[in-house]
Amino acid sequence: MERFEPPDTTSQRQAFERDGFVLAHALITPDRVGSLHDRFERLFRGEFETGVSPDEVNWQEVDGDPTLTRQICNGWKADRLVAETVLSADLGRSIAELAGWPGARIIQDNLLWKPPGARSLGFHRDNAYLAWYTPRQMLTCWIALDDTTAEGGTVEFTVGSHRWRTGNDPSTHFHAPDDHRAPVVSAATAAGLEPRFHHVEASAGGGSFHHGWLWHGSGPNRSDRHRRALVLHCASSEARFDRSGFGQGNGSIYARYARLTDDVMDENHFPILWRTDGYRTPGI
Ligand SMILES: O=C(O)CCC(=O)C(=O)O
Repeated sequence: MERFEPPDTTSQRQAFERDGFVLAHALITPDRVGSLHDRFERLFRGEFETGVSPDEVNWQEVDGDPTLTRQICNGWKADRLVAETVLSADLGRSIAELAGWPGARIIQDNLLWKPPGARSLGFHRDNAYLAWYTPRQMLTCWIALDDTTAEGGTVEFTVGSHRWRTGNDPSTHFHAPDDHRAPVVSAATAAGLEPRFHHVEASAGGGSFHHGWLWHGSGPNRSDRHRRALVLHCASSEARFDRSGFGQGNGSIYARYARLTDDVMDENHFPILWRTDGYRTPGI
């Protein structure tokens, strides 16, 4: 994995604490961006290099609605280049350091492909879906695989909203809601706040890191260019299952990896990318 500029300066950490996100340049090289485009083609055609299916396949070429944003979660289990990218020790280290964790483990990757004309993704907060593990925290690295613009439906962050009241937000409509910002506008109104939005306009290979309680989503692609992103969602390396939350959020999908006799998160499914003591899950 090539080196990138990690967001490790004091001013970037302060910006992350204040705004709930930081922007990043050159997370991956242009060569890798091109190769990942090929892998996206294959995965959305149902070609799984390892012979293992991703955990969630929400769009396939054969029958997918062309107006929806295409989505696959945990493509790393199906494709070795996606795995090499999202299981990077450098990305894991940046995430752990921004979050103040002793290490980072992957919970989920997310392959998103919004072709010209495709509809929005509703605003949501990642942590709201995560009552099934503890500590209930996520920090995400979002990697643009195309040059992104507001018109092209890039991801939008609500500045500072990770500091708003937290809890089980009412479930939001993720795929193609009529008004993608409606949930955050109503949360802001309830709190007497005025939401301020930032569009991540990145060059392919760049992107951002965002906090698990930050409200975010994205509008329709009104441009004539594809908008693809590879997303890495991590938790603390110390995270354990919380059985009281198994029926909530996306627990019904991911709690299937819980063991019968303890709450340990199996590293075969949630590998540790980087830890302060130098540990990294063997075999990844
Ligand atoms: O790329 C998008 O539009 C949304 C991405 C997202 O929800 C995330 O990175 O957590």
